[in-house]
Amino acid sequence: MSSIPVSAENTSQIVGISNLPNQRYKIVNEHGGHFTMMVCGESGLGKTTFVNTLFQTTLKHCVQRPTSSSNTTSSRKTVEIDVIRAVLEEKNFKLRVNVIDTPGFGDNVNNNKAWQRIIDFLDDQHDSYMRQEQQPYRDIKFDLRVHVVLYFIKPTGHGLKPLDIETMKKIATRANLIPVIAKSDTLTQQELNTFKLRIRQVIEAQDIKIFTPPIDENVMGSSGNPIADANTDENSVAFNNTAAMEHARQLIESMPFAVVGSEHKFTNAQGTEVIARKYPWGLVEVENDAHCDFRKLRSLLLRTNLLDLILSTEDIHYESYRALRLGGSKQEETDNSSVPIPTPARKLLSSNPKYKEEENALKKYFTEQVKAEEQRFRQWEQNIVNERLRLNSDLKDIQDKVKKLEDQVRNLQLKKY
Ligand SMILES: Nc1nc2c(ncn2[C@@H]2O[C@H](COP(=O)(O)OP(=O)(O)OP(=O)(O)O)[C@@H](O)[C@H]2O)c(=O)[nH]1
Ligand SMILES: [Mg+2]
Repeated sequence: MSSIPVSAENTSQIVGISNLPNQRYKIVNEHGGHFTMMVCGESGLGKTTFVNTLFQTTLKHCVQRPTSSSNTTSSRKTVEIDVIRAVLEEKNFKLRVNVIDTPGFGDNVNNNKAWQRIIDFLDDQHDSYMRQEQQPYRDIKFDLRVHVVLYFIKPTGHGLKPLDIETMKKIATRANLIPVIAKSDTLTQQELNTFKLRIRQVIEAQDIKIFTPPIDENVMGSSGNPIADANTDENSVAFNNTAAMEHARQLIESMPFAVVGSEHKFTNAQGTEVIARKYPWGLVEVENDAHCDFRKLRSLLLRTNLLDLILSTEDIHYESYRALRLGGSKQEETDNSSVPIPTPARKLLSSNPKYKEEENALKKYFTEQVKAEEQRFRQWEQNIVNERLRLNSDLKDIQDKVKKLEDQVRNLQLKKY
């Protein structure tokens, strides 16, 4: 494992962490002011590129990567778990960020338990924290508990593989899970919409507890946290509530986020230098909402839901792990893949009018297709019945003719004798 502390003074591009409401800012600071995220998924899906893109857009000019294979552009397969540390700083707001880049999996002949390293890493961090907490002087020196795991899905356009489903299920019982569609520039908008819908249906059907921003009106304040809003003016709370709920809804609608990563800049048609991927037909701009969901994901991670991610890790995932360990459950010893942890997942399909509409349209389309097929089948069945009747009648005619001929033969034979 390698890590290099990086500090970002003079950040020229504002991501918005300093826009966190004041109360929220205080809470984040009280919770140690640090945030840890992990990227994982199949090999070659752009995880390392995404991490670099995120740093490029948040820590401009200040990023140094560890001197491992991951800082070369060609053949830079991640081979070990890599921790990149940075300090995000905006208008005196400081947040220490750890990003855990993991080696891709899924390209072995046997991918059984390909997720084991990731799961072990997540559990080890809870374990290490718990041990430090149990010391007589509860000075926490090392806390790398993962607040969010971004799971990269291959942009096949078809659906989730069994390996994706299995891995996501296991991660979701230990950490906040956010699935993302990797390299979304390789899909058309139509393909992307259908792919998103299919993934959401599988997530729902398989009951995978992914993290979604809270939208419940009665539990949500301007900051998305009831404690944080205790002392704010009522009108502004109501206003911010609506805006926050609308933003949360937009985030939920976009899930799973379609991401594009790039380490290169190009000048677009408007003459602005942008981070993008270049194609013969034009640019795919990373920070353009019409091109991908990168900005939405970054906003969720580093601004609007930062505290939700930190608190749910502490209150739900860590507490469940701790209870399980202290309870001395033997189950975890034998199969640590099935920790029964409740997660803050919310219904995706039912809470999203846009996708509900698409879902209904798809259902209608399928029903019509089934009806048309049934009609075709009935017609075909009728044709067969008609054909059988015709053949039976032909057969009867032939049998009659044969009978007549036999009679004639018999008469002729009688005459002969
Ligand atoms: N089209 C497209 N290519 C991408 C994108 N992101 C990364 N790539 C390319 O995909 C290749 C693999 O990228 P990496 O970032 O090394 O992928 P990885 O997931 O870290 O791979 P492992 O470390 O082997 O697991 C590189 O050639 C990248 O330039 C993207 O959003 N779109
Ligand atoms: Mg990598």
